[in-house]
Amino acid sequence: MTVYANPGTDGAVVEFKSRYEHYIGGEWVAPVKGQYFENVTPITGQVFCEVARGTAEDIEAALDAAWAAAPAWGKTSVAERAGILNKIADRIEANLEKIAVAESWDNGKAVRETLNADIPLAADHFRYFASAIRAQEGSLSQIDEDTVAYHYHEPLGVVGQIIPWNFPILMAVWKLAPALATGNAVVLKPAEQTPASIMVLIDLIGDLLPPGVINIVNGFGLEAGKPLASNKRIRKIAFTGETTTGRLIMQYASENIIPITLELGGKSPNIFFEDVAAQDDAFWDKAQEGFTMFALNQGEVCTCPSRALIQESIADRFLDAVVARTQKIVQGNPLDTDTMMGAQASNDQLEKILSYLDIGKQEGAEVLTGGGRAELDGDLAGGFYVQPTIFKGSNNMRIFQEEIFGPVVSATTFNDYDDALTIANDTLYGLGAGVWSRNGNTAYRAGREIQAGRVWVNNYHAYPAHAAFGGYKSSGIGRENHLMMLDHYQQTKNLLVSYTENKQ
Ligand code: TXE
Repeated sequence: MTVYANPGTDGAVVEFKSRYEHYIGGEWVAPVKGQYFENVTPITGQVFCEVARGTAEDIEAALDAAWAAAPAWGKTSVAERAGILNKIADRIEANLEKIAVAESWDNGKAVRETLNADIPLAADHFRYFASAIRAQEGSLSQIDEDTVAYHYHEPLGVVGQIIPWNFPILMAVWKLAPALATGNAVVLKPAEQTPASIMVLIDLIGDLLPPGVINIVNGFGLEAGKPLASNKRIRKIAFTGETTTGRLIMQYASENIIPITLELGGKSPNIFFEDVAAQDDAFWDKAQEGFTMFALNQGEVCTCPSRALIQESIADRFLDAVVARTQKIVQGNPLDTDTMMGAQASNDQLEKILSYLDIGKQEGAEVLTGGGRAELDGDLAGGFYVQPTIFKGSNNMRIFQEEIFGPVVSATTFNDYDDALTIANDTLYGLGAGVWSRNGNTAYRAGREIQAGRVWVNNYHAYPAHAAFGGYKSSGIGRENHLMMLDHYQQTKNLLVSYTENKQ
């Protein structure tokens, strides 16, 4: 067990600056309007730094820097770019604890997750896209004997990226790694709730890239995000966040006819067929663990398995087992490696979750465990903690239909396969889903028939770089990760060449 010291106290592995500027053209740049906002750690609820409050003027400065850098960066060889991405990964790995603690402190999540998942995955994403770009090939089509069509990949130029607060570093890296690998320059806006850990990362890796290739402008959605997303000087906008914000991003992009990638909300079903209880063995245990994944990252995951569908015949036994398991989730200081669940990312999010706990109770859902704020002692008393909560109810309730984005699962039962699929697909969303069955046919069929971009079969919450991730329905447009991501950041150039002097 390790308990990391709070940043700002003796023995801390990371030191935050008291003030963060924007990062533009390889320099720390003060906001044009001179304004800053306070940044709070959800662990204690205390302000720990202030951050530049960006406006349209800062976005323009970042775009100037990005356009100055883009032509040369786009012409670097893929070997050179891949080399830089691998060096970034090396730097991240060499500073694992520092970045992991920074991420926990800024976001509230448990350091055992940032040490073992968020930050190693971030390094691996750079490595994956370093490899992917080196292996990418163009194509050639022979149109007729004397005519050939060549297809080349070209960078888009300068792209905009807007990210949320639930995985600040990993969401930044999911967007940065493919954009950089394909030779684009980037202007990225972090979420206003979690701006600091990304600045720690940039401080560590910024010197590895030519100035202007990555630019970070901090600030709020309407003040900094909109001027970026609606700007005529970006060639693409990639966004992760709420579905209603995604609609706005789409409107802005339509003015400039630029491509978008949207990763939006979810209400993911996690289906447990009766055969999971056929034996009291490792798989039965694994399925229970799959259920409790609703509390991973405090439930602040767009693919949170927030609707559990359990076959009627095993429902009582299964729910008893998962309630007991949920009650063993260790909640406490996120900087303690024994802690399994940390703090919600912001006070607003805490209040939103608590309001949904009330809504669920008012709707008549049964609280099987949890149901309120988690009261912790000492300096954690001011932090934003919620008890992992299991509701039992029915799929027409708001707690089954609306994204809560907290450690809350709404469980219901089904009779047979068709019933399960009807409930699973009765949602606006289609991002993630889980299917648990020992029967390969059932698992495969359900996996194919659930309307979601990612269906985990007999596992949940794995995010390898080489598996495509993205939503059906109101959960988004486009994919992240996987080779196909390269296409989202490239233009196709076709040269149609005639190799004859006299034939049209
Ligand atoms: O999201 P927003 P919020 C869900 C979750 C959460 C809810 C609200 O349910 O409770 O959304 O979170 C920027 N133009 N998700 O309000 O507003 C904003 O500054 C341009 C699910 O934080 O979508 C931030 O950087 N940018 C989600 C980013 O958008 C704008 C993750 C996300 O903020 C903007 C986060 C605008 N008009 C929340 N308005 C997921 N699917 O992973 C805001 N932004």
